[in-house]
Amino acid sequence: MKLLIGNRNYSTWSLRPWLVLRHFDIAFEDEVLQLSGAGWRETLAARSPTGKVPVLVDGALVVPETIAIIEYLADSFPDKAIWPQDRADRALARAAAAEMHAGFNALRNHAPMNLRGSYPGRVDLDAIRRDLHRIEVLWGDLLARSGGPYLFGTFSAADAMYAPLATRLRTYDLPVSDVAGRYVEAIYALPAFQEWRGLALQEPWIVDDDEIDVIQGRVAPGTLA
Ligand SMILES: N[C@@H](CCC(=O)N[C@@H](CS)C(=O)NCC(=O)O)C(=O)O
Repeated sequence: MKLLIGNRNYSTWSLRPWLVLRHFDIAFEDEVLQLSGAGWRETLAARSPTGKVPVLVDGALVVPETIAIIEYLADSFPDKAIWPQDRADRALARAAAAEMHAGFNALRNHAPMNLRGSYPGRVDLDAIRRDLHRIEVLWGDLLARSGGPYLFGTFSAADAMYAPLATRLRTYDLPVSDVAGRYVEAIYALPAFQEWRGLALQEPWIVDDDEIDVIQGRVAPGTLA
């Protein structure tokens, strides 16, 4: 099995299934397809049916779309509890995953994932206030229900879906409750996440479209080193 992923520093969607594969100890290879540089879109279009990453390649089967990849892994490894084992928990976990997939647009647009960066004070809090409130309520309710440290107790696909959002809270030092702060710490403490982050920090590439200082016009495109 092979997972095609984008730059680890920036690619939120790639991080999600990669965490599932690594945390649940499923044998796989990965390959980084860069999200910037000459011809990157053409390369992606040649390797991915959607022109986007992640893509899971299992023999002749090519599966794009994060949620479909995670479901394929859950189907393929039913003993791994990729989704919570309790039926009600599983329903809530899938609802949370779907909400992440379809929502939180303000946070996604105003606070792009950037694992190597630390940019306190750069994000306009008014623009993301509703998303921050919703994340507090969602994580707070699920963590109160499960007792933590992950949304359904032990790490599941729902946490993989929210891991990139957790990193945004840290990169931009966004104001959140202690409960949400502890959940961010739990994500950073996960060995699979630490491995991904370690590899991300070694990457030399800059993607201007995901750099807050470029987006906000503080730094000219192509000048970050
Ligand atoms: N709906 C897709 C979204 C994938 C996506 O947007 N991936 C980004 C990288 S994080 C990408 O490939 N961007 C390239 C582009 O939009 O051209 C999924 O769930 O996997």
